[in-house]
Amino acid sequence: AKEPMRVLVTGAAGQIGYALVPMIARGVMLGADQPVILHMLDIEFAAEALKGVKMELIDAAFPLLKGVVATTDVVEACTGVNVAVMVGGFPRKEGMERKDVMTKNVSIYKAQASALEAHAAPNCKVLVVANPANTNALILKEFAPSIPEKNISCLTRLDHNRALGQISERLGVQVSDVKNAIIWGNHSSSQYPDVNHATVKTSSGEKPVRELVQDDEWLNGEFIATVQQRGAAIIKARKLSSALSAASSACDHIRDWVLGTAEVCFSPCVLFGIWLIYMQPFNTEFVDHREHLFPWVCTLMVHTVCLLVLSTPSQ
Ligand code: NAX
Repeated sequence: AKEPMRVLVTGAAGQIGYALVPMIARGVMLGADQPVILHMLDIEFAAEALKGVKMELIDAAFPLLKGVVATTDVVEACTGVNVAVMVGGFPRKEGMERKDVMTKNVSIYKAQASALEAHAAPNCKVLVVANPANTNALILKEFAPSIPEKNISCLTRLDHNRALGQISERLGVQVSDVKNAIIWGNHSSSQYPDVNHATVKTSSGEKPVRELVQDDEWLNGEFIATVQQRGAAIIKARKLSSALSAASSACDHIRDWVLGTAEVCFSPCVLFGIWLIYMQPFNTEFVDHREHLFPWVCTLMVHTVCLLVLSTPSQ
């Protein structure tokens, strides 16, 4: 039997956390044969709620779940973790831009980075979900210099999945048959969802999305705007930001990173908002091969940071 992997979820008492921890405990993130120990961190204010989540995890009797650490202590939360999913932070509410929450997250990410640096397992892989995700990942990298840059990423897989979802709805095809969308840019409304290389599996082979949709005006206009604005649309409808889709996308991101993917393109957001495109199909050597690709691709796109800085109004 495999040794359990320790997975940290910060902000675990929040709405994404509540959707995410059962997915991890069911093997959605690391595989159906991978036992896990969940480390859940939240702040004092949410300590009771966090206890409740732990009780529910126990009650759900997940066979893969070998232990639960529920704590408000950052060091205890980070000790020995192999995967860290950073969800905790100040969420964007209706009418707020991501930059509005930026300042609130700086001190949080400094402290958590230092704890990960000192106490996480070697080769810990970090996924930052909390917005502004790129900036939080950058802060984390700055304060955890011994964690390799290639191990720090942030979540844009949700945007990627949203693009696949829109194409599947439009064409009336299974979402699993739509492949190789790319999201360029930042996880924000300025992103560019690109389906120029995307294909759909049909009974007569793979067909380009553009050929099947036959409506460039829609693909170049409404489709892009819908994906860009989807987060805001969810907030408008639910009065809360995306949670189950964010949790599921976080699982997809880590699963493809750790276990590999059959897709030619997938969209982990590497530091500074780079979109990494893997141009080869998955094979067993691919994971190792990818390790060599990362530093190369991580040649940093400082301009994205500059844009972020420039778009932040000075106080
Ligand atoms: P919630 O407010 O429901 O949960 C956040 C949790 O974080 C709360 O339980 C809170 O107590 C906890 N928290 C706050 N400060 C903390 C700290 N210092 N240490 C540990 N925990 C702390 O927000 P939720 O809807 O779960 O969203 C979480 C984050 O995900 C937000 O920043 C949100 O903007 C971001 N999102 C990112 C997405 C992406 O694609 N990258 C999409 C979904 C989501 O909007």
